[in-house]
Amino acid sequence: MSNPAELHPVPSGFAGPGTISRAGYERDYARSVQDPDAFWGEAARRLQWDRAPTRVRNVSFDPADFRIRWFEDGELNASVNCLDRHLAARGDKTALIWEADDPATAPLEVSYRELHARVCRLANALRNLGVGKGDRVTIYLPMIVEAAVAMLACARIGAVHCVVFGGFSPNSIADRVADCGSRLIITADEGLRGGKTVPLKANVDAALKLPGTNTVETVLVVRHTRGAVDMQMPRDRWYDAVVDSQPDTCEPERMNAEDPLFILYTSGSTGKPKGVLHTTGGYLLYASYTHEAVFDLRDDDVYWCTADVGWVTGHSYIVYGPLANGATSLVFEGVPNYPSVSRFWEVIDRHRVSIFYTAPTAIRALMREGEAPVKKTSRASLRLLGSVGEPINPEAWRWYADVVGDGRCPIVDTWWQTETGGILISPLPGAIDTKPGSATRPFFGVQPALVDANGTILEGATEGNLVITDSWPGQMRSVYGDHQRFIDTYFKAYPGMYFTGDGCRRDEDGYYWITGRVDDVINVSGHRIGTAELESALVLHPKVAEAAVVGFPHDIKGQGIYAYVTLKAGEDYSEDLRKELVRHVRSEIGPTASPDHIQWAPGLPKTRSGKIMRRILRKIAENAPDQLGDTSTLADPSVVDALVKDRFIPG
Ligand code: 6R9
Repeated sequence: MSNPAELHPVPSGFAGPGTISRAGYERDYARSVQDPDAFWGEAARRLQWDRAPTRVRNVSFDPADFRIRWFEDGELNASVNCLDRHLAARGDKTALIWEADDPATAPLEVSYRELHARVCRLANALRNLGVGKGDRVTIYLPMIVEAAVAMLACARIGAVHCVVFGGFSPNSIADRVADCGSRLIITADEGLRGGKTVPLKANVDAALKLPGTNTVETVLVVRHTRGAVDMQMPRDRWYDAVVDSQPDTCEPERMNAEDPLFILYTSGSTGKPKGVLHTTGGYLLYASYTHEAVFDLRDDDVYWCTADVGWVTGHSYIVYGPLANGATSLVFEGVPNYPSVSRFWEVIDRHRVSIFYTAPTAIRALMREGEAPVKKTSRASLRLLGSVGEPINPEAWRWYADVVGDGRCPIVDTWWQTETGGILISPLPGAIDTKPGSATRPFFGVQPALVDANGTILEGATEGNLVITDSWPGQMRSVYGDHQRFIDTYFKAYPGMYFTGDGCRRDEDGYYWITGRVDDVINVSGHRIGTAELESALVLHPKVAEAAVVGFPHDIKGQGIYAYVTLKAGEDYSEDLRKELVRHVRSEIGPTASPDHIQWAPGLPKTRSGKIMRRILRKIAENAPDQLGDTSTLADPSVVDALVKDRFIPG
């Protein structure tokens, strides 16, 4: 359990020359919220602008007069900031270290100079293929260097990248391609994870047979495993054949600060994933500033974030933040438990990683394996540990600090979202004493508040819904193709404020403790999945009449997926059908969406107006049938008794 009084002071001797101190944090935070124009105007100088902005912010969260614009007359190119800018002083510094799935495969070290050349070659190739400013490019790649190259090459020519996680199914690829109207897809023959191949090109082929995807003219295929794939000419082209012969310089496109940089889809409480749109100047500034300050970045750090580039963490904290800062960023193709559960720690020793950033679900899974697989490695290079993706339970936090970090390394528990572009609430490691399970205090310029159901701002130590009352540069600007949905989703519940969808507690010291989603989104191993998406996948199956999905506490994944399914009349419940439905959901959405439990439901608990009462279903899934609360509004209370009787009981 969390003990709010458990305070872990900043380890003595942690601070280096650039470390932000407590006094520095307090002073700069105050300034950042009192005079955001001055604060962010100054911060913007960390980027290289082709035309320096004269205007800092132009923001209104009022739905009637809505706008979010930062540095609106500034011009820059994100790839220039991540590459060209470093060539003079750091051209030979390693930009990316690639560690393969199989530890016997030699790692790759790519210098800033080499990365620049690779990005320019692909950028030239894309231009030759007719891709230009504003065009959308879908990237469906494994964790290889080409993933970062592809993102930066798009940025170089002003194309908008849309990375689709390599674990997503053909249906999910097709939905995203259709929504953003991509002209080109960059993929690989196959991915490799934990010794198993992932049929990436075959998935793209299947996706492009689905409706709405005929905007795609070209598929570039990276030769990675060299497994056999079908090439459909002239649509499909080998990446090396098209790219390798290109010149290794490329004139960057001059972009306005508010020109789109990328679209990244994320689940919300409706069935259709939202294309979160980020723009160039504010996003890059925010990713780079938070990366430097939160990770206390130093020039000789080897920094490793274990996320996939298919998620926002990979965008901001493997590619854009670290490279804008001239850091060395490690790209890992594999998984934590292959070939053994020591893999993470072996990679840390092999590359002398000093900053390590991972997710609570990985920490919990490795914690189950005991201390020995950790203790047989040195980890002496580590100096800072980070956590992201979901609330970290205090037991996992302490294990991370004591066993992985040998009690030497501060932990930064970083709270943020796809929508926020970068970290909003987190300790700065030299400035803020930590408490296990708390993301602690807001970053510069971030103004969190807790509101009750009516939108009244609550003061002091309390609990409520987490909102952010003013803009920060990394904030998303729109839902691609549906600006009204952006306003409706985030700014209508509490007018004038950005609603995060998270619940949160604030303690006597002003520390924030995120309690989890308060909407119909389940956080499985740090991945967001909307219950509506799962339900629509289930009811697509010809035997399913109705489905309701809720989250339940899961030891490793944080939350698991619990589905209640009602079959059509005449269909029979069977173990085979249960397995078939799991396979069906995996193929509709992807493996991360596999239901943990499917309970057959002769009926679902509904109000008289026909609304499913999820509150009750959640309690049954949590195995807490004595906490169902008020069931008097149910149309047919006997439905609940049947579900309680047949519920899944852990252990
Ligand atoms: C970066 C990322 C966002 C949701 C967010 C919240 C949960 C992320 C957290 C955390 C508690 C943390 N979340 N970090 N909850 N403590 N340190 O994960 O983005 O995939 O969009 O998920 O994840 O619920 O609302 P995204």
